[in-house]
Amino acid sequence: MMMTKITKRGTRGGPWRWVGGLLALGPLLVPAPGQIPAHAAVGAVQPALLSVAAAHPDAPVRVIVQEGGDTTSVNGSITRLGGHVTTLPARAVPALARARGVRWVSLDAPVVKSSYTCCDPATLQQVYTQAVGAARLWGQYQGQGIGVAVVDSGVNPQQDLYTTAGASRLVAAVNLSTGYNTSTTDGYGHGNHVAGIIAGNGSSSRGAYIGVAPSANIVDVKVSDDQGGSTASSVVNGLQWVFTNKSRYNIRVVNLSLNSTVADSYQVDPLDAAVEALWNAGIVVVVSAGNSGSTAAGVLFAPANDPFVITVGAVNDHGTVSPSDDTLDPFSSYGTLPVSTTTGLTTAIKKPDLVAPGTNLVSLMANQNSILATAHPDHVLNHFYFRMSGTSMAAPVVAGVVALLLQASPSLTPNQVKYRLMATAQPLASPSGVGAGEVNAAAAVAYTSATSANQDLAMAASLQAGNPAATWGSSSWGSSSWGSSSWGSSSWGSSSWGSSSWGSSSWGSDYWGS
Ligand SMILES: [Ca+2]
Repeated sequence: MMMTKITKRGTRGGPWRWVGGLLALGPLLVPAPGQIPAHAAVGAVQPALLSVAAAHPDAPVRVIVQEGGDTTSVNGSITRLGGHVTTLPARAVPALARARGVRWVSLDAPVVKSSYTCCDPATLQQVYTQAVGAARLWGQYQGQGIGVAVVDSGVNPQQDLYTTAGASRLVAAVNLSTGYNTSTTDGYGHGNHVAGIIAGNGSSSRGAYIGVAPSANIVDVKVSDDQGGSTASSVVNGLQWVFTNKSRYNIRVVNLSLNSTVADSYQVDPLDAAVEALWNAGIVVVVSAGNSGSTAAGVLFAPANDPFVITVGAVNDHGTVSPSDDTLDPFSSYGTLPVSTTTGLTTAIKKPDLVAPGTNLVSLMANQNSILATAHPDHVLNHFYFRMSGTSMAAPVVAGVVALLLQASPSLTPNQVKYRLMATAQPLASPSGVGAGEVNAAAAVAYTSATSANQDLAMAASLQAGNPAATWGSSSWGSSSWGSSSWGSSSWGSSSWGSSSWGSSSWGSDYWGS
């Protein structure tokens, strides 16, 4: 139910916040002939109350009467605040307001609770959750029960990641980085921002800055140190942890807002092998396209170059809810990739698969001393929020959309999710580099197709051990070949992963333009 909110400045003291007064009186506001002119000279009376009196003069209304000066003409129990509450016919309100000693007459409306009730689209101060059709689903779906793994620089326990009843939605946290800080918290500032875009509920901003799936659960899989540096082996170990714990935390989605610093074919890159393994295990993998723009090699970096996963580019929503004016961010990577089909052919696909808003998104700040907040003080809003741009921000928008979709249709496979998102994406005016268009949660939820994406794709060559001609229907995709033996740390050691190529640049490339 949408709450009607009125903020009124009282005659003394600070602002008074009223909620639900008009809602509670809703039946009284049905159009009816007015018998008391709204413009009558009535003295000090709340306009909303005067409207009620004009429309429904015979209706009983409960009002607060504040008094001042000579109060001899006003009877009743006077409170120590100089007012009292009484019930009278609405028609009597104007006369009461004119009485000597009456300073102000107003509806005795319920006062807002101090606790925060998520989530009212009317309180939003940025449009991206509306631009992707998520906010309109919140009355029905907020991602409840869906676990989203954030493979990133850590996530801090933060008020916006609790339920409104006070339970943490940061349901698990693990540190697989090799940095000196062995905690699971975010000293860098990237992971918290990503987590907030997915599942922040806006409680620190009274609903101004809400994420896409504001009741989803977050699983913190920390794979970088507090300087933002990571290695391929840490990321793969993190993905293996997700694989192992997916049932325990109902992890249905993984967000990877990171890219390798070395271009390589998905056929051989170990990070691509890992994301394909998760995909095959029923987990939707959402990755950032990268911030290299339209250079030829823009989408040749793992895991954005994997044909199975959902690769997300960034658009600027220009502060309007309608995607009609949305444009591709100049930094957003796009291009074509050669891929192998199940029939042994080589064909080309476009990346990204779709786009989402990624410009100046306001989300959670780890703390004021985090690396990114310190480096970019002009992007800090207050103690709780700061803004960032990049495909790192666009990917979690889609991860949140997937959480909403999977809550609505829990049985969907990753390939069905990808098909639905692409089939229902909003085409943009300039189609270059945006894939199927801008993701739309409401359209995806309403869509009923069970068609699967990726039907003709062969899995990465690196996964086809001893069987280069393996196809989708083969036993090599069965769970037996994806057990712990093939995911053991011995076979994924850093020595075989080129860890030296995973410098801090893989995290620091976020776009900081205005
Ligand atoms: Ca727009």
